[in-house]
Amino acid sequence: MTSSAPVTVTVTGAAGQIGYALLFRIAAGAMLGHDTPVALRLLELPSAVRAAEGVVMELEDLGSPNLEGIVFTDDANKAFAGVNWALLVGAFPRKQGMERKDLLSMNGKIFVGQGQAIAKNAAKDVRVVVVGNPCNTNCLVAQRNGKDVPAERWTALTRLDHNRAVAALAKKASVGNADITNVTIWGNHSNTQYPDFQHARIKGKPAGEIITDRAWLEGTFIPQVQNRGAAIIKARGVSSAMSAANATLDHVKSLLVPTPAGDWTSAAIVSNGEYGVQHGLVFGYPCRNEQGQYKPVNGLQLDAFGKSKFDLTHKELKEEYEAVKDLLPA
Ligand code: NAX
Repeated sequence: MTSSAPVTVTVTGAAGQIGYALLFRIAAGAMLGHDTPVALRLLELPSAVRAAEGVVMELEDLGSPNLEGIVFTDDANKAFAGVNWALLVGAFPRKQGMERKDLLSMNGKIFVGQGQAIAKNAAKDVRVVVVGNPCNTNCLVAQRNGKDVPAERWTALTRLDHNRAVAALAKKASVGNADITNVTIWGNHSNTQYPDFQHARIKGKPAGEIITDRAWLEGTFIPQVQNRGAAIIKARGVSSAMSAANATLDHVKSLLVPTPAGDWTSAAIVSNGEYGVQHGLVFGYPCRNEQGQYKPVNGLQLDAFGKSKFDLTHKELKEEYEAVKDLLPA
């Protein structure tokens, strides 16, 4: 252990199932490293206080040398006091049969308050990762309501979709997950997302040279990745938690180490209009870590097929923007 000041990590929705798969790993050093002391701040709804008390007891019982204190509260101002990493997981989860758009109105107001509380209370270097769905637009709402915090600090999670795409390509090509690079999830974390196989590489070669079955790439791979969340709900009865928690850690860890040369990862970030995206949308791009912030990789060319998929997810995010416009300050 170092004797440095602890890094403060706030996790909302701490008593939920992703919280349960995420918190012990953060407390045990799996996010920030085993030499980094962590102070945890957990935010929950008053109705989940009892369950969260149990989570806190279990976290204490880890006896983790990394863990330097836990604050548990239902007050957003307390939860975000001095936070360096804000992981916004808490939201109403998607249930079977629900689409993301149904969630917009339920969740928008939560993220107005949390955006304001972050801007008011967080540490100067705060970075925010929105996981709670619909995560792109929740992030947009929080960012616009927390506008003292620079736009590049606000991100939403498309890393789970990215990891799903990596695993699907690896399985099809009978190679290891580590052989897959340059995967991109464009757009929304929803079933309109465009998992881009055209720029993906397998052992350094274009994925299409190794997986020559274009019908599989277009007709199986893309819908499988797009609908993986729904498939897991159907099988488990509840949405993905273990893989979502793991992807959240991956998202943060990729901001702590340099992106490997020639590669990139996927993250949703506040768009500056790259690739013709409406300015200000939180859009999934291929991203590299530049000085601890995700920056989009520019210059990728999409063919007509890719462009049609890209346009579809862009359209959905523009519609989501219209649906939450009233929650955005001028
Ligand atoms: P759970 O229902 O198990 O837990 C959510 C927790 O959030 C509950 O304990 C609830 O009390 C709490 N909560 C609700 N509103 C809150 C608020 N305003 N402040 C603090 N806490 C609040 O859901 P879980 O399975 O943990 O999923 C959490 C969110 O992640 C859902 O929105 C879900 O849709 C989303 N997901 C996002 C993914 C992604 O890749 N971006 C993938 C997995 C997951 O579907």
